[in-house]
Amino acid sequence: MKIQLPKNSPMLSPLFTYGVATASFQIEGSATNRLPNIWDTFCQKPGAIADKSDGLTACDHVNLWEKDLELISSLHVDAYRLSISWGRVINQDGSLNKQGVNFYIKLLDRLKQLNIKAFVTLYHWDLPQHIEDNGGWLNRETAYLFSDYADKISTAFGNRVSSYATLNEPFCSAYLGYEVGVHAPGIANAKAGRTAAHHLLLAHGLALKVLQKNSPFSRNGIVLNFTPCYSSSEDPADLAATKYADDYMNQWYIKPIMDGAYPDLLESLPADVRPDIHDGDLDIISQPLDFLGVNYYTRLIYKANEQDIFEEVPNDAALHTDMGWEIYPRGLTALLTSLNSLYQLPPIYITENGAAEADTLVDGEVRDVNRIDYYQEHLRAVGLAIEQGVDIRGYFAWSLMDNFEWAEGYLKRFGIVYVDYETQERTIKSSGLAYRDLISNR
Ligand code: IFM
Repeated sequence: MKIQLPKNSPMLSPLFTYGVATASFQIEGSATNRLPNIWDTFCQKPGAIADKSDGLTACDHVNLWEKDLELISSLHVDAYRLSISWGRVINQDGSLNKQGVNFYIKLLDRLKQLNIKAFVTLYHWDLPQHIEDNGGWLNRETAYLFSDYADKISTAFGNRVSSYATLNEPFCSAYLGYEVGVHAPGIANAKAGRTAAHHLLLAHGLALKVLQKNSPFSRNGIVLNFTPCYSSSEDPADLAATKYADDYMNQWYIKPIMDGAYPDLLESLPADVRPDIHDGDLDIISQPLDFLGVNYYTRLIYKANEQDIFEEVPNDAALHTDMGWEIYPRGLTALLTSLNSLYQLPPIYITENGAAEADTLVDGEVRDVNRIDYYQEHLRAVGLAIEQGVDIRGYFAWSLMDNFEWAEGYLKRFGIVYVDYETQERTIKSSGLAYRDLISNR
């Protein structure tokens, strides 16, 4: 069972970076050694998490990190993308938490010894609860608190980090968390969603400035997720609805960063939904990036809907992952070439791509052939985009190991390594072995 790429594929260049990715809340556990965050609170809300679980233990990575780094090294990857838990490194009074900082410093030092580049994300959704209690991302002040955290942590880390991303997927934090309420903090309000998005982007801009000053030799940028929008028909109403959905879900996050402006639909939003944008905000948001991280999993199909403007159309005939997400590798090539034609892009890293499958451990093996196929087809799709002129420098599999999949709890497994949550034993799945072989045989 192999990942097979065309012989002359650009994906086989030894200069291309391959990595694996995780996020703090999803793997770390050891929750008593950090401040409570919005996901701790959300997990307590009845019905919020499919299996009623939480992140208190997760993959127990805070205790098992040394073994986990050996595991990463055994996969022969060039880079490891991890996120920092804000509430593990910053105390409630804003000072550094030395114990928390030391945990990450030891981890970063060990990565260096293992010759694995550290791609660090500063915010992967785990906002400290006391900041949420003060309005969270609805409060403009949170952007400045984030920038202060970025300042302190990047100073403490010195030159240990190859790449910093300010935020992971502000769409999810803002839209899922504040607009439809299926993620923490569980607020469902359109004005809140648009406001949170603006403050997250402001936080990104402020923090990027700080990172460029404190860490000029790392590649500093942001990670955005994209779910490309396809029209269900050529009917002008469906096409217009699809364009609206794309501007609302995707371009809303990248356009202010690349062009210093929101999509035109901002003007068409009712006044009581529009975010409060101060003079100068878009200049802060649109500073040059060293890289753009692109996360891609699937596409969505839309048709016009009189009441809600757009409506999703299921594609039952297609193959889907265990998340119910359509498997659509062609969408990745199309996304990358379309972004490249719309914007003056910096170098791109595919910072997440992967599939949840209903894996089973049988006789010490997980034969996840569908996931191998998913990786093969998406890596080919990235290769095609490179051949069409997009400057893509790396690819990270989501995820290193099975972990807490947010509102799905532990029911969905995205790892290339299987985790037995009872014993915390890790088993490299067939996809992990195939990924390792692809990387080592380049
Ligand atoms: O698990 C998440 C990750 O935290 C952010 N991007 C999407 C993944 C799969 O849902």
